[in-house]
Amino acid sequence: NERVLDEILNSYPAKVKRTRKKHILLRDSSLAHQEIEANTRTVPGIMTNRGCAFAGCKGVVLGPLKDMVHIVHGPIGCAYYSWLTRRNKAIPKEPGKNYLTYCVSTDMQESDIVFGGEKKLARMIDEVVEVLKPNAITISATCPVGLIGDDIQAVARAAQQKHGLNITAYNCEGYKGVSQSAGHHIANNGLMELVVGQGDWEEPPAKYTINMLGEYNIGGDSWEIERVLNEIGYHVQAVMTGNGSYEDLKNAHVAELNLVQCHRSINYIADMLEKKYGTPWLKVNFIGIRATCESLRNMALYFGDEDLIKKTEEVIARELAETERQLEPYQKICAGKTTFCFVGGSRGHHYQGLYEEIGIETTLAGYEFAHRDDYEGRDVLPNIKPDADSKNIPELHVVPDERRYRLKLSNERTEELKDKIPLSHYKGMNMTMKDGSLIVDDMNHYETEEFIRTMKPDIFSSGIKDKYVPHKMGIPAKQLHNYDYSGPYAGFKGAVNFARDISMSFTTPTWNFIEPPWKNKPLLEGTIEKPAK
Ligand code: CFM
Ligand code: HCA
Repeated sequence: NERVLDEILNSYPAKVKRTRKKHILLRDSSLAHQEIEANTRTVPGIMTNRGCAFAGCKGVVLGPLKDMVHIVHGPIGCAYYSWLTRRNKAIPKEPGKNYLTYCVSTDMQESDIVFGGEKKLARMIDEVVEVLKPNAITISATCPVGLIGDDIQAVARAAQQKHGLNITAYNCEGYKGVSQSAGHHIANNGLMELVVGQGDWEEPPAKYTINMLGEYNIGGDSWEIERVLNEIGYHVQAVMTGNGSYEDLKNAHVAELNLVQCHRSINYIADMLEKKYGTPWLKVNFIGIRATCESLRNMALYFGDEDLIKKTEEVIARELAETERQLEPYQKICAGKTTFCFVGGSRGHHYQGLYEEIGIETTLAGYEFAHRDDYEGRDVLPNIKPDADSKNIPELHVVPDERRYRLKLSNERTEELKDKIPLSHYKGMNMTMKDGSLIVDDMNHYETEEFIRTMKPDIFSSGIKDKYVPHKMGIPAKQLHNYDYSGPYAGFKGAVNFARDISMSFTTPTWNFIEPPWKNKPLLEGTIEKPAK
């Protein structure tokens, strides 16, 4: 792999080579620490899989909240492209209060760019309130809004007064950051400042009340996780934000514990909830059977209740008996194969465990837009230097809520638990990858093709933008963003679905009709011309 890497880097112009080199690691556990560059600008002209700040804010974090209408203030292209392409599923609690199938946009025109779009936005809010009657409204800005200077915060405040409804605005113009990651942060700030805690509950409604953060119900993942949690006896107050709602979110402050599935997109809220309400957060991972069992056991340890621990073990034993039997035939098909696991943020790491359980080794992995801590672990946070791009996103200074702050764990108990379970902590991807494997940040399309050609994985997992290139190269590709319209893949039943889908992609007869180009064609062709006389 070292040779492969050198070859790829050497094909770049010197300046690009210098930049890209810092974003790629060959895993070597004999080194005390391996640093990677991440969350910096993509080299202009390079084909990246990244999205923009608007995608991260409206598309990822706000979009799944079902009883709110999410207005896109901007030209229609951004709204249309982000219209439910992410497959976050939802079922309304109140009849008719699911607006996810709507695409609501101010559809800015040239005249709005010239004369300003604030009035149009205000009219649109009136119309939304009158026609759709949502429980709350969000407004997300796309690039031109920031460029022309529409004050969407003022419009939101005035509309909130007028309608007596929670209406919040997000300055998540696409250019606000180097990727969708900036949009996560902007959405986290807005939800924390103006949505979470707006409810009037003072006490949790049930024993073991928890929130699940960074779980977006793609393909129904959070339904499978909640099934198991409910069986054990947990009460899930709010999911942020899959199948989530304004109604649940506004009372999320009552939880006894916050679970964090995708830390990349939501660690800001997790931290702020701890500071404001004294609620600790626990890093969990419900992708893969081993990770699911470990997460459930860690949760039980947090509460430390004997009955809960016993019930957890009972549910795990029952689920394992069922799934292990179902996984067996798929493990036979997958055994000994290799994969690349390149996804946006946390999934590039989370899915490696599930792949391993069905017998597939990850030889290359990476994230589109993660930060150094997602690779190197949370301990590296104090060493990350802010740059002009990251300084663009305001840090909220949260203080303990005078009335509602309640320390859920004594300092003594926190220290004791921290040795046993990942409280306010996560390890990065680097630690768990095998020596000799490659870790690639913001992998581009050129590198994708070259790594596939030289390392020949049996399956490639990534997103829609690069899915078809591997297909044409004769290998299966699995989308780990939208699950190729399948799922759920989380929890116990999800692991079986995943094993089935991956096995199908190996056994489909399609591959009998296509040969990878390197099998029967020279990779380089040319003619030797006679020297000129
Ligand atoms: Fe978190 Fe996500 Fe991901 Fe993400 Fe995304 Fe996503 Fe993703 Mo696509 S929140 S970081 S911004 S787990 S949309 S549900 S699949 S890139 S790896
Ligand atoms: C986004 C959403 C996305 C895109 C997936 C893909 C998703 O980044 O705006 O590129 O295939 O999960 O839907 O990450």
